[in-house]
Amino acid sequence: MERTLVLVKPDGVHRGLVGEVITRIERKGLKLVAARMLRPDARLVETHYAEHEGKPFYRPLVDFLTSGPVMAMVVEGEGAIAVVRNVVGTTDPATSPPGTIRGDLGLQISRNVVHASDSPASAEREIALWFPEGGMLEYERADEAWLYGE
Ligand code: FUP
Repeated sequence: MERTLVLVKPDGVHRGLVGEVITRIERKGLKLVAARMLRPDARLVETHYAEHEGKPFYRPLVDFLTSGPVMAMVVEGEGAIAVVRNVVGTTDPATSPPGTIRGDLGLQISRNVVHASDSPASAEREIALWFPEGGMLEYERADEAWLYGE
């Protein structure tokens, strides 16, 4: 089954939205297989967002992500990477569609509540970065027979 990395960023944690984010992911039918809450250091966040190095928003983004607690999760399910991106919405909450996490819960691109991996290669890299010791759990949700057909 496919896995993806989801982060509730410091704005989401400070605003009490961790439960809301997890609820939306769980209700979609996806399975939480690892979670850790941490205040990431600059090295971790710089590596995570390395593709944006040099852009004007890069330093403020790193400063923001290291400013407080982050809830990091590995989420599993069929097509999990694309499915979570759809649940999360587009990058700017101001224009992300209603019904999405960012569309419903945010106002500004620099405070968009969550991160979700955007491709299989990103998911693999980001999961290894945030969960260097692994520890993903294997279990069945009680409703799996109803979520997945033959
Ligand atoms: P996403 O994959 O939707 O998280 O978006 P990007 O990888 O393009 O951007 C990473 C983060 O940088 C976003 F979550 C928010 C921040 N960002 C800005 O603050 N300003 C910008 O113009 C673009 C991105």
